[in-house]
Amino acid sequence: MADDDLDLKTLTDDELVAQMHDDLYDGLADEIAEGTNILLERGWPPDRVLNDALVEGMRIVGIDFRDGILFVPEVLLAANAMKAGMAILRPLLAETGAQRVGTVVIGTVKGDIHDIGKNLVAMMLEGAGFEVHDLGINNPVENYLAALEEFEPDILGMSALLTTTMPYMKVVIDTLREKGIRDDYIVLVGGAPLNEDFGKAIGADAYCRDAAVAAETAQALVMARRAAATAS
Ligand code: B1M
Repeated sequence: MADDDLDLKTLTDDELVAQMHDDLYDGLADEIAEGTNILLERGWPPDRVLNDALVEGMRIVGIDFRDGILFVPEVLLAANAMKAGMAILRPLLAETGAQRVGTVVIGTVKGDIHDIGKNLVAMMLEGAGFEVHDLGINNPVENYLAALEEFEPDILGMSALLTTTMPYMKVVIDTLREKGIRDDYIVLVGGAPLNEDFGKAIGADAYCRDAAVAAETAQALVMARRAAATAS
């Protein structure tokens, strides 16, 4: 039970989802884990639990963070609670039985410690059949270069959540270009402050609005690249 007063199991689906938004806001990781399990037991598909209960809850947190109602410590607790739900969903989202489609190296760029969205993208890519090497947060260009050499991926994915860190994606792409290896990889970028134009301007292959789009785009571009290689 979540606490002495409220048994989450007695709530309807809508009430439970609303309660989970509140619990995420309050950074209650155990309650988020319990709510996630209850929705799954009720037959909710994992991606619906993720989007309706967790991502929507974090969107609400983001609004109050922006408006100065919540501060970094509270948002960290909310992020921690979100991760407790994601940890339960992760194996379910990855368990599609899909054949290995390709390999991805992904990481949040230097100066940026936001990782929830990047983790979701990594999960969805795994679910779509990719082998994913997650470099974590705050990655200087050297980390990306070392991982590209070690894992020889099809795709390099970068995440940035700050307007001050998103230009670093261009630093990475320019470095790949200088080394003559830019075209060896499909470069995908994402994060809340980015858009299509920014992706084009920095020379990425695609900007991905969300994790589902990232998985679809990754699959489509790897297939296209393989088809082009076979044709030539
Ligand atoms: Co930060 N933060 N934060 N924060 N934070 C934002 C981003 C902000 C928009 C909040 C706001 O003001 N409304 C704002 C940025 C403003 C700006 O630059 N324009 C901000 C700020 C200012 C800051 C600090 C500077 C605050 C401070 O210290 N004063 C600081 C910076 C720290 C740093 O990085 N150096 C900071 C710190 C933090 C916490 C540590 C407290 C925490 C991060 C915890 C963590 O990640 N482990 C945090 C959080 C949680 C947020 C908000 C509230 C939520 C971000 C999130 O997880 N969203 C955020 C507000 C917001 O975005 N609404 C905010 C949920 C996630 C599912 O969505 O990350 O967008 P998102 O990912 C999506 C897509 O963008 C896309 O797919 C994902 C899934 O669908 N995507 C990709 C993301 N990466 C991709 C990579 C791809 C493809 C798609 O590659 C192929």
